[in-house]
Amino acid sequence: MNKEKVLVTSALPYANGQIHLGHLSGAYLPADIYVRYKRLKGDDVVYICGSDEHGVPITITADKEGVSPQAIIDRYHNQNKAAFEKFGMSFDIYSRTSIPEHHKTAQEFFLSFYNQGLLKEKKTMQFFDPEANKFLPDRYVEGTCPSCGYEEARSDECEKCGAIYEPTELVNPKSKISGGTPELRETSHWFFPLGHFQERLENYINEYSKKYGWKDNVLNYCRGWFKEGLNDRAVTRDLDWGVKVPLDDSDGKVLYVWFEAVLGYISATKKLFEEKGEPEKWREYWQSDDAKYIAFIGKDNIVFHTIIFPAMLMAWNDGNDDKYLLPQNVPANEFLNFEGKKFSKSRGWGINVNEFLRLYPADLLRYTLAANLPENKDTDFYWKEFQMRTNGDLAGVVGNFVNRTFTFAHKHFEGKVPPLADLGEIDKQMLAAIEQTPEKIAKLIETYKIKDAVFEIMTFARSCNKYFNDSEPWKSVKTDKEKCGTTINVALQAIYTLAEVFSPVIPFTSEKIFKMLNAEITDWFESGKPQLPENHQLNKAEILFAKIEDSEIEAQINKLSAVETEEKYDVPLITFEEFMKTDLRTAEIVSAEKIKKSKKLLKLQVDLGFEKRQVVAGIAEHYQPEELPGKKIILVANLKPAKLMGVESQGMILAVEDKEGKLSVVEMDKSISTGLKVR
Ligand code: B3M
Ligand code: ZN
Repeated sequence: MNKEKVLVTSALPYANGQIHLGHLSGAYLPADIYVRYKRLKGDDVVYICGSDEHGVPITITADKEGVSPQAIIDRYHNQNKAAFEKFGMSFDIYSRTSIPEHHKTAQEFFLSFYNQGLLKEKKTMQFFDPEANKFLPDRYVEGTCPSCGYEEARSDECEKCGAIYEPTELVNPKSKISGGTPELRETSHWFFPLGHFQERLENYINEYSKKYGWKDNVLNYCRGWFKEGLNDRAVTRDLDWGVKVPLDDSDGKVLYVWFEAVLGYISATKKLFEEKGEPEKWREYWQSDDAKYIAFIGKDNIVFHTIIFPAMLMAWNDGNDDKYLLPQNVPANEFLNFEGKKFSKSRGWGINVNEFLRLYPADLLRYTLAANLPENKDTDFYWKEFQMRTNGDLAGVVGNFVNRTFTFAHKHFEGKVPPLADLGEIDKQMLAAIEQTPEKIAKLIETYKIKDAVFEIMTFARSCNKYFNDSEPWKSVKTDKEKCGTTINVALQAIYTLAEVFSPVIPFTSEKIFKMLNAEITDWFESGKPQLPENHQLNKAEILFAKIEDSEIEAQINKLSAVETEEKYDVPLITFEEFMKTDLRTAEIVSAEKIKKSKKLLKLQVDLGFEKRQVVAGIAEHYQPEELPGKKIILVANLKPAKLMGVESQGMILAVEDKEGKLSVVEMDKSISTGLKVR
């Protein structure tokens, strides 16, 4: 089998918030499964990721929280790094774009283009906030997408349809700082001539997509842009956070975040090998013809990875002796939604990775997400499905099969692999399935059909379980111990293969199984051959998966219904305990009089039975004082006393307001006693 040199990258998430399950399904888990598989088959893989730490996404978050951009990136870089680790992402490096190596790399690219005469300086109109005395690049302005009409589009790109455009094209722009309509002011920026590269880009994509099987969703996006025609793109911004434009007269300008973020893949690889003491070795992955580069992303980043980044690499290659590879494939995923809706941090919809992994082990999440990847269309995470896949597939099939086999081996064969005796038809079939499985799974992963691969792995696990059932070792152990031994031998070989082919998906569990088998994981394609010799001593079995109780899932779903109720009625929900803090009491109005100089207020004396209170109520426009005495009403009895128009008020009476604004006091039946608690 040919060993490949493979460079794999996953999109660099902005360090402005915690990553959630949607991120994992898009650019991370599929890449990690691919990488883990490639390593097992002996390929030479470098897997790169890191935080994207510049641009408006960072400064807006910093503004919102009133802290520095540095504080934001430090916080989220560390949190996301930890979350990825806990989730089992096997990056060779999780870098960040704030490191000096990155600034240097990005500036070198800019200067190379500048020195080649590629960049044009143009005066442009940019949004400006006169109050804040600041230009408003990118996400500082929102408006209607000129392409699809989406109303919350950013001024540089539309999240909905993926269009990219110049800020002046945005319809109905609004400043994110002031909410007002921003002014347009003249400023000058450097532009990259994307149009010059259109023909070469089209050839590149036609050739590579045919040769390497690009996904339809990716190709369709690209074709859309080519049809529109590629235009000059501004690659600088008026911002004080980012990579400085490396020219003398470029005060206060930085590189556009997308111009430098994609170069973060390169700077991270440099950093990786610098740390290993081989500072030139990064070139073997980026710049040698026997390597290939695969970029995993979510669909919102397609244009940047299939058009802009390749154009930048072409431009570099035109002007320099060291030449970069273009991405061989960009397997972009669609989105994962959460229980039928988009993830939204502000609306409290969804769950972030750190929070999830405090509740459940990573492998459960990895399996559920992998089984349902949005490879060709958007998919959803449902708590019920998570429970079903955990209890049914993982615990019910995999855990059950492994557990039964180990129990037999320990109980009847001293915890050793029993010898193979005569093979029956059923054993031969099982051994054949074991042999074919690694190959079958490999084909799917090589072509980025990760979800299908996971389906096949689980199908194999089911066939293992069925083999155990159909072989009925609980009978043969009494009548034909050799036959029973054969079944357990074959089942143990199957566990080995299963643990291996499942290891890219559920690496933590796979490691446990190998420990139980007292064996080492082997080369992927070797794992279809029986690996456990006769008499091999096994270790004790461990529980692999704990079942998830209905009550745990109900608790999660209840949280979501609370979010939905709040949205429907537009009020925050309170707990029963919070409600019970309000002391509502029945009371009777004893007297009422006008308050001098006030049109709205009446002064009431009310009787609670156990005491009298004076209450000021805003009902003068709705009631004559003489109408009120004798009414049985409800009083908020534990409201902090306050003075209204100089008159002390020791409570509040309940009233309702109709559509016309007319107030009516909530009245009780006259037979009800005063001083009773209302609940
Ligand atoms: N940070 C967008 C995102 O986090 C952007 C990706 C950069 S990849 C070089 O979705
Ligand atoms: Zn749009």
